Amino acid sequence: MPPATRWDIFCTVIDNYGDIGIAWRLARQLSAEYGLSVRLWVDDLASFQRIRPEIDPRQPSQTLAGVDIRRWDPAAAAVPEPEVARVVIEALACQIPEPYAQAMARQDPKPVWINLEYLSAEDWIEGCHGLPSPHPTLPLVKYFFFPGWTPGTGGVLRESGLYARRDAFQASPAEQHAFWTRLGLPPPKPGEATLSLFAYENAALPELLQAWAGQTQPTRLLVPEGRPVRQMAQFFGATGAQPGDHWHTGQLTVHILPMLDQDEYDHLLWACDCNFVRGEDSFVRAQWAGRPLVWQAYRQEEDAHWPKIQAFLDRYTAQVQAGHTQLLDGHAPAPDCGQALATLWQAWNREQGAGIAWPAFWQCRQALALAQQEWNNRIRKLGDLADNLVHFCNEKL
Ligand code: TRH
Repeated sequence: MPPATRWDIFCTVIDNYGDIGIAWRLARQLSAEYGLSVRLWVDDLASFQRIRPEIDPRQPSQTLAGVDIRRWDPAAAAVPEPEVARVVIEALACQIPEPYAQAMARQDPKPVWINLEYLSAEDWIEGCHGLPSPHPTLPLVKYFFFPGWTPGTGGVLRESGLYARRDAFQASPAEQHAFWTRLGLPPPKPGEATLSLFAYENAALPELLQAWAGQTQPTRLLVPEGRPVRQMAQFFGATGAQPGDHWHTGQLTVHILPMLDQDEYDHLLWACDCNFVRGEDSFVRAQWAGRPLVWQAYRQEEDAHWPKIQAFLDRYTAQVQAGHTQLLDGHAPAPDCGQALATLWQAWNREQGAGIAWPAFWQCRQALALAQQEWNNRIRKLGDLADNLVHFCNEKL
């Protein structure tokens, strides 16, 4: 057998967990499903450890799920020349070390060099996906690879077997029971809504907590520890919060969870009736869960995130309306679920008005779940990102 083709993925953790979350997901899939020899260079192993507790931040190199993980000091020298990979990926627009680029330039044939960009539903993505960018001084070409939800983009990550595992979990009371036991919680009570919340700090959080406390249906809110937890504690008059803490008011019970490992977080998304998610990777995973979701975009300077929110909403609400019409076919005029969703998402991202917007959204939950599943069926047809990337690189090799 010929040796496996070597791929190097470089990842700089800017803040939060999305950069490493995505880079790791991709690295693992390339190794497991394509038999590639993947090295993942990460500049912040402590963040990596939060989503994969097996990672030891003190180790300069370690192997996990077949992936060779290297602690990357961007200031340090490059890898030895013979080890330059055939495919080199800069995850989420990070930059490879200059000496490494010089070593790439000395290879014959030249490695394939990919700039894996951020995910967006904006139209311009299609025009830029796959474009070459010649290096200003070295004889190298870098290609832009844009994830997206439309034909003409790179698609989104979806490892093989995801649907089967999700469906088996959602159909199995025993698997779900085991999951709740691992979290130290009883399964949801009949009639109780179960929500998860992974968000940035958000000024609209208290009004949403009030809305849940005041509605007729009991609600259990599960919050992995992180940025909004202090706000949550303040709402309940506590000085701080840690995993295991829980509070109760009106119809609302809140549980603070530890940060879960990435696969266990999937179980949480699959187990909940609705998921609040953020950034990029949890947003995609919540979509694959097939349940209603509320997205908080990563806030950017000069409100650069708003065109992304609007672009996604434009595509998505059309799907919601189509799903809704199908669900209520022949019945009384339906509330506008696309509008209900857009109003809540905009309020949540504007950090105002989410409490008022919640009831109309929640009334639409059946339609939203259906629309999500239809949306997923469409996105699956685009092929998944790893597969599209492998094909793209193989054509260039
Ligand atoms: O952490 P994020 O806010 O990451 C963001 C975005 O990726 C954004 O695009 C980027 O520019 C910015 O970081 C720097 O949200 P995201 O993308 O959802 O990533 C979170 C990761 O954490 C994801 O892989 C899921 C994982 N996770 C767990 O493994 N366990 C958990 O308990 C939770 C809540 C998340």
